[in-house]
Amino acid sequence: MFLTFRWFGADDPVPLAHIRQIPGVRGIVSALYDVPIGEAWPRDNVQRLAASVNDAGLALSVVESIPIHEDIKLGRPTRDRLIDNYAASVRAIGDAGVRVLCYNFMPVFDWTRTDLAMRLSDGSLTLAYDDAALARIDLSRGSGELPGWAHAYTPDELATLLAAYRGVTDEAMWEHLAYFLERVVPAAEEAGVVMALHPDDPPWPIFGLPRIITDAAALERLLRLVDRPANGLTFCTGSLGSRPDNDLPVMARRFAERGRIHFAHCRNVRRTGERRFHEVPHPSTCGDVDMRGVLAALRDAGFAGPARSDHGRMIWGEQGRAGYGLHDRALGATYLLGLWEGLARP
Ligand SMILES: [Mn+2]
Repeated sequence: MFLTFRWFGADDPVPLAHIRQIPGVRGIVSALYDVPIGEAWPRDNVQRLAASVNDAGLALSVVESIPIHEDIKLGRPTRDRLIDNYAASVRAIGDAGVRVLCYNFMPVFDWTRTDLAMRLSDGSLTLAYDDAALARIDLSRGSGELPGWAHAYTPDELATLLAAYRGVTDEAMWEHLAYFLERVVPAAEEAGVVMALHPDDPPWPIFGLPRIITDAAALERLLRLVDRPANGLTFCTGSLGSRPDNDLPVMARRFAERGRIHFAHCRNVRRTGERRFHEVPHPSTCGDVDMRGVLAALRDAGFAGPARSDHGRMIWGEQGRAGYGLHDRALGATYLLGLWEGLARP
């Protein structure tokens, strides 16, 4: 394992120079944020991003993410051109030296919370999800009421998109994912890139939209769609850990032993009810995720890929992007480094 850190580009309030000072962090996880979804990523822009990271003494290790156009997820006829563009983007990141692509296959919304600033007893602010609170959100006014999605969709856009997904079953989503992977995995192989699908977050349907990447059986099915090493997983302990039926160390062992975990997101959650959880500090003692068990499984399997501390709380008065402040993620990184060092064989 080697440690990485997510960085949102030049607009990120956390500068690369600060990330460089976190012990053990060698890699950056980033993306191009100004390319419209569905268009091919310009090679020069990817090269410039990689160069700016190199100039800071770090390496662009992972691209997270190249978003997948909704027409691909919906299986529309326009998808072939969009998939060609996607493959071109994968080749562009491979040419820039990036070896891992983290992406997801969630319809309409990706990670979703109902509170971006829930106050914990220690005064820190964290991200929280409650299915009952989600049910009270009125999407007829667009995505404005959904925390973190204020400017994403107008009411008309959202209504059209939600209508398009009506009748799209889980099985249809699986078919659309297979169609995509059958065409993109070969391009990734040629480019020297491995694909690392991030589980759905939270891992259950929301707003009636299908969500299929939720548990061990789903991850198994995903790997079989295209049974090649370049079709692999981002093992996100926070996403998978918000379901009590996911045994994370067992899953980590099972998929890492087959060389199919390409990226680890390490985050801890506290489950407080049916489909209700909030994020907590990274150590195992702080929540329901057995982080030591997961890292021991990865260590035993010889995992040598990138890992990062996933979302952190807002602590010490830091202002910034919810889930992506510097301080708590840096604490998480040093915790992961210490765990890994303690687990290493002499
Ligand atoms: Mn994650």
